Amino acid sequence: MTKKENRIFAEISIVVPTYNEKENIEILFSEIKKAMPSNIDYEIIVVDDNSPDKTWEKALELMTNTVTVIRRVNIKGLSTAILDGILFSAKKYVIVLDADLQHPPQYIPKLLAEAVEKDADVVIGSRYMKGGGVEGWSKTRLLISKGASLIAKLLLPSTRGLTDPMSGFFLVKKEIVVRNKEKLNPYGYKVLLEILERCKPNKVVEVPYTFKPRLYGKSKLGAKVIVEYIIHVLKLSGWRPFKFIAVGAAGTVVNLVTLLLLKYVASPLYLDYFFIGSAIAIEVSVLFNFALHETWTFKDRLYGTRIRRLALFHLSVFPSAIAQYISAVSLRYGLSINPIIAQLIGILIGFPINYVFSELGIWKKKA
Ligand SMILES: Nc1nc2c(ncn2[C@@H]2O[C@H](COP(=O)(O)OP(=O)(O)O)[C@@H](O)[C@H]2O)c(=O)[nH]1
Ligand SMILES: [Mg+2]
Repeated sequence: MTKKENRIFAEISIVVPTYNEKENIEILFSEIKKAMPSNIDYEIIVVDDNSPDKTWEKALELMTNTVTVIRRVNIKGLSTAILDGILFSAKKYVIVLDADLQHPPQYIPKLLAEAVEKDADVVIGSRYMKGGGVEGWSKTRLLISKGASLIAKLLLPSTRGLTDPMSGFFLVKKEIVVRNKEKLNPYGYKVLLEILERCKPNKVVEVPYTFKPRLYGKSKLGAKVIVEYIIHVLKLSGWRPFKFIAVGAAGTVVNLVTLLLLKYVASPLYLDYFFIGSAIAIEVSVLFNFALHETWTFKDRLYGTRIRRLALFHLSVFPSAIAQYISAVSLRYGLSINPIIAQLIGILIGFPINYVFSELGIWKKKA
């Protein structure tokens, strides 16, 4: 049987953002030509930001009727280059490719076949799924990449369940980008994250590939990329972790004020029966936090019934509440610490657990 990529008839635009890639571009074009079977109709769109090494000039020399060169003089930036390339493209599917041959062109037909066969909106070239890999990376580089991926998965529901949501090698149905172009904010380097979160693709599939070392030249991505990456993910999440912290802080005040109220209106609950007073203060703040998360922090992720979420929220804050309760009561009785401080320590211990449970458990993405 022939490979499925030799059986499909499809069309694709290959968008190549370039900045100082003069030495790579000719080899890239010939590798693309070699990789594309005759049953696939393709075009190449080079988007160059007026590279000092004149990559655009080299690309113009190599221009044929399947190649377009866009030379941007007043705009710079990888993400805007990719988005401009996608919007300019003429085919149904678009694939984004590094010019340095880190994304081997021979995978293009595979990704396209997967898109056509599964009617996927996005196909990701994945380094981290079975069959994929990375060549020439240090352990540190790998660790940073995996750490960054973990941050995305915690904050952005659309990336959960994917092995490589930060891939620079991906295919997208042009139409979903066009439809959502007003929502796309070309910040940072990870255009795929932007597309996954803002274009809400219906079907996303992954295809394994091996990421190669850069052929010539050097990477443009330096240390500030990590900071920009975190800002990008926070932006995409609607700054949700900060909202969560704000709610937590307000809930802490509610918790402590409740204790203080008990001190004045029902003093035995603050002194002799502190274990009851502490539990009441925790429950009041849990209900308060839940109300705020429902109406603010996670208001766009209200799946299932409210009763169910409330029950799950209690379950999810259970470790947090227990940590608060145990530390509050034991500190109060064992170490005779001021009850307010005891309760506060309990809150700080429980907080991170509460956050991760809420993100991944209660207000998770639609199943
Ligand atoms: N047009 C354009 N292309 C860029 C820019 N920054 C990087 N690129 C290109 O985007 C691709 C990925 O960049 P690269 O430096 O290889 O990043 P790395 O693969 O993460 O090391 C390469 O083809 C670069 O030439 C930019 O500001 N504008
Ligand atoms: Mg590269």
